[in-house]
Amino acid sequence: RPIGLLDSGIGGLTVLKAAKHKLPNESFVYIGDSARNPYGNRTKEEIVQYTNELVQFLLDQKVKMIVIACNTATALTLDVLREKLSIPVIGVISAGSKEAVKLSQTREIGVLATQSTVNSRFYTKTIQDEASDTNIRSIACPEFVELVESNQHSSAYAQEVVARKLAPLKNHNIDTLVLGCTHFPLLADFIQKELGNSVQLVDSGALTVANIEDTLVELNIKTDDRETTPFTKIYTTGKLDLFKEIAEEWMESNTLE
Ligand code: DGN
Repeated sequence: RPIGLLDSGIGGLTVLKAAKHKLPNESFVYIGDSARNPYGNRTKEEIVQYTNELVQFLLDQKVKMIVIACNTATALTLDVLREKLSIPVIGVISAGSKEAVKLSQTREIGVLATQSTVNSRFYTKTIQDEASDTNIRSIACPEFVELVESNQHSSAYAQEVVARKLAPLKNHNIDTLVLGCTHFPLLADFIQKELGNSVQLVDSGALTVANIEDTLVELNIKTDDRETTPFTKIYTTGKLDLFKEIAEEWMESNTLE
C-alpha cells in the first residue's frame, strides 16, 4: 500500500522528493490543493475542513500512512487527525525543530513560515521544548508561497522579495534558519545567498523523511524490494498545466497523471 502525502499546493513535493529518494521501494500518492491555495491566511475552520477532505481522498486511495506535508496543516490538524485515524499520521514540524536546536550555537533561530503557522506558535513551542533558552525570530512570508505556486520562484523578482523579507533577520545573531513551509525549499538558493553561508538552513519537510522511515520500521510496514513495483501518483485540485510544469521541473520526473 502507498504512503499518502498532502499539501495546500505544490510545496509538499519537496517532502515527496526527499521521501522517494530515501525510500525507493515505497509507493506514494500525493494530493496538492492548489485550487484553494494559499492556506496560510485562512481560518482554522477552513484549514481543518480542507485538510480533512484531502485526508479522505488519500484514505480512498488505501494509503497506509499519512504525511501532512504542509506546516500550516500540521500546526492546525496534527493532533486531531492522530486521534481520529487508525493509520499513522506524521507532521512536518518536529523534525525541523529538533534539527535546528541541534545545529544552533548562538541559540538564535529564525523560522520562516505562513501567517497561520507563525500565529499557532507551534515552532516556538516545539523548539523551546527542546531548548528553553532559545530565542526564536519568526517571519510570516506568504509572498514566498505565491512565488512558488505561480512558478516565479527562480525570477529576479523572487530574489528581491526574499531580500526584503529577510532584512529584519540581519539585526539578530541568527545562525540557523528553519524553512517552516514546504514551499520554501524552492527558494532556498536565494535565501542562502541573502543570509550568507554562516546561516544554516533547515529543511523541515525533507528531515521528516527520517520520521516516516522510523514509523515504517517500527510498525513493520516497510515495503521490501521483492514485493511490488513502486509507483508515484500526483494529483492536484488546481490547474493541471501549471502544476505539472512546476512539479516536473522540481521532481525531474514524468510521473504525473
Ligand atoms: N506549504 C504550506 C506549509 O508548509 O505551510 C503552506 C502554503 C500555504 O498554503 N500558504
